[in-house]
Amino acid sequence: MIEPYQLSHHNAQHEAAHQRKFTFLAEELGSETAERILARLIDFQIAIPSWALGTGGTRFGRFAGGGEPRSLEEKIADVGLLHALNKSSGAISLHIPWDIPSDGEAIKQLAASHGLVFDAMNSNTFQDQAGQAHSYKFGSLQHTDARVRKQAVEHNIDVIRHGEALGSKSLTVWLSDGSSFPGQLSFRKAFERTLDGLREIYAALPADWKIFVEYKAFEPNFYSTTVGDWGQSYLYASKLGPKAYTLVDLGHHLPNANIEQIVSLLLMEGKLGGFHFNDSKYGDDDLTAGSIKPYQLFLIFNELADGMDARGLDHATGLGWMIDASHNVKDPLEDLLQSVEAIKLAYAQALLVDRTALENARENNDVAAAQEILQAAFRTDLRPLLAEARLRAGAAISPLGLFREQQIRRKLIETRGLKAVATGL
Ligand SMILES: [Mn+2]
Repeated sequence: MIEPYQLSHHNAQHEAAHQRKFTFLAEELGSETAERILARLIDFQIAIPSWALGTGGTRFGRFAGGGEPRSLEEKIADVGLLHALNKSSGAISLHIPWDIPSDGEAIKQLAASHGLVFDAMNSNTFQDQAGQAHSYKFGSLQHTDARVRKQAVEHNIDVIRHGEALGSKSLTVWLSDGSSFPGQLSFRKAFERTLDGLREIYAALPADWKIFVEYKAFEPNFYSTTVGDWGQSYLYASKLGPKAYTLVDLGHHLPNANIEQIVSLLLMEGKLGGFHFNDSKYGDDDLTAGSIKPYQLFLIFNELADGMDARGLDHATGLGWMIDASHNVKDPLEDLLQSVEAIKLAYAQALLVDRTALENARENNDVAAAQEILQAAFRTDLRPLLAEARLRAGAAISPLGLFREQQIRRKLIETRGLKAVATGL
């Protein structure tokens, strides 16, 4: 959808202004630092969720923007477009049953033609599907009825099989299981049944796969959640074994939780598996990453960079990096471009932190200096570095700018129609 000549035309137009800013910044940082961060930025890819390519909604309504992908093939085309624009979105995360491939090999080849691989597969036992034998109204893996639990286990194993055909290497399990009223369930029985189900799913994992146990504090259940916080997720992951990890979704905490500390300790224990990026002010708002609390995003990346180095993990491949967002009032593709940019900016700033100086300040209880060191990195405008990384990777200097110059949404509406509705949230 983006022709090479359009990309070079865009970059030629913006090159002079970019070079001016980049040269100044590289001189400020020193070329060694600039090159070190650039190399890591070029490698760093963030998976796009198949369910975030259409308009989201709230329980009050949904206002579609038009031109949404009508099939898995069109979803892959949309992610391919994002990747062509920023060369930072080289993976797609699928949701079953919304994205069941009719021909796995053909879908895998289509994705490869866009330079995409398949990130974590996501199962769905939080909705009832047409023709389903048993209802998840009162939970899935925690359910009192063994037949419901069996159905949920079988669904997850089915998702693994679809993922294997596509070359995915991980399964993310998010359960809506829990209770809405005190007394409704036994916390202990709900936990034990859920653990039993997860064990059966774990046993079906291929040798080189991981399972991510995602937690969430509340919603859709409003009294208790059976995988409610990182402690509970860590319990499941520890009991399951070495292929099981905790997945942190930024929106799944109670207000003001210190997510950077959670991340640090999970990494220390070798149990942090992956991330769902988004931003929020009140609850699981699923807003654009970095749009509300960019400093928190930076502090999280500060712990990620530090903790991954301490464990010798490769930044680009050591953890699963995914966006999990919903777009109610923005063009989904524009929103995703903004999220990727914010994530990479926070990552770059974390790479800029002077770790030796910070460690010295900490050991000497120099609190003011420690704050200065972190904020010096956060307040450095590294956007020219991101643009340079894109330029070197063959992407657009301004992905959002090119998206708008080419009027891509208008073209998508012309092809797919104004009323096209993507499957998903
Ligand atoms: Mn999530």
